[in-house]
Amino acid sequence: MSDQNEKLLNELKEAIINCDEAEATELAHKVLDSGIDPVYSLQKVIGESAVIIGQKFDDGEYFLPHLVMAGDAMMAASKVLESALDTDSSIKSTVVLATVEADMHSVGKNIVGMMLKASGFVVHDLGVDVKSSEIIDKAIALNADFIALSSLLTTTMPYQREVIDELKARGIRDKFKVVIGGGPVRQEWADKIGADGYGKDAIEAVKVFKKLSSK
Ligand code: B12
Repeated sequence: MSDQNEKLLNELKEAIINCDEAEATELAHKVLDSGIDPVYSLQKVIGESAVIIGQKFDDGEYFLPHLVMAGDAMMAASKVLESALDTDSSIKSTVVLATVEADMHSVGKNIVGMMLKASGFVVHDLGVDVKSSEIIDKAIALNADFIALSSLLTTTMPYQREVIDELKARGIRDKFKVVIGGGPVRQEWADKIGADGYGKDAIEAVKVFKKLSSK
């Protein structure tokens, strides 16, 4: 990548870290105009800025309002970058996507949703803080192939297990493939709770969904 493009991506990262939604939106448009790969930009800029914002929060330099404003700036930039993703329409699988109960984090879920849509999946995003029973009822109603669960808090990861346990209790575990992800989630947790797949980021998520839909 040219120095100029690298500089532009850094400026976008800085705008997000500074919680400047308007600047982030404008710079995201400039990124697209410069022909930089939107997938790379989504992963690199959003991912790296989130790490720095999280550190500032840990260090007591940032407080909750900063996280909210930075989250808005991340989403605004993501929406612009999303518009340039190529859509592949060869896959017809349906995904019910949600952030689990008691968890308000939406940015990572939204990026995964965007990338899945761009890869041809039909995505029904139920939003954040969604009860396990509601997620399952919706998956049944839509005759979905996948249930995708995002969790950003260690305290809400158990709701990912709750969805799987409730599917088992209802006798419909085999009807859906359950894929999980989110900051603190790891492959070991996916294995432990009996999820069908795990993705550490949106690029891996798409690979996992594609692999599972060809089974
Ligand atoms: C922005 C933010 C917020 C915003 C969210 C705004 C929004 N609209 O989403 C707000 C202000 C609401 C918030 C609130 C809180 N937050 Co917060 N937040 C963050 C922050 C800074 C960024 C999260 C983010 O958007 N990351 C960017 C995206 C792109 O990354 P991601 O979500 O991980 O998603 C990627 C992957 O995980 C994966 N993925 C995600 N979902 C899925 C799903 C599937 C199916 C798959 C396959 C993959 C996948 O792909 C994504 C794209 O690559 C993080 C710090 C960090 N470094 O993550 C803290 C962080 C997550 N928050 C934290 C905390 C503690 C809180 C609060 C409890 C603070 C408080 N004291 O009240 C509250 C909880 C509110 C609640 N009930 O949910 C902690 C969590 C600690 C923990 N491990 O439990 C963190 C890590 C900060 C920190 N260092 O302490 N937060």
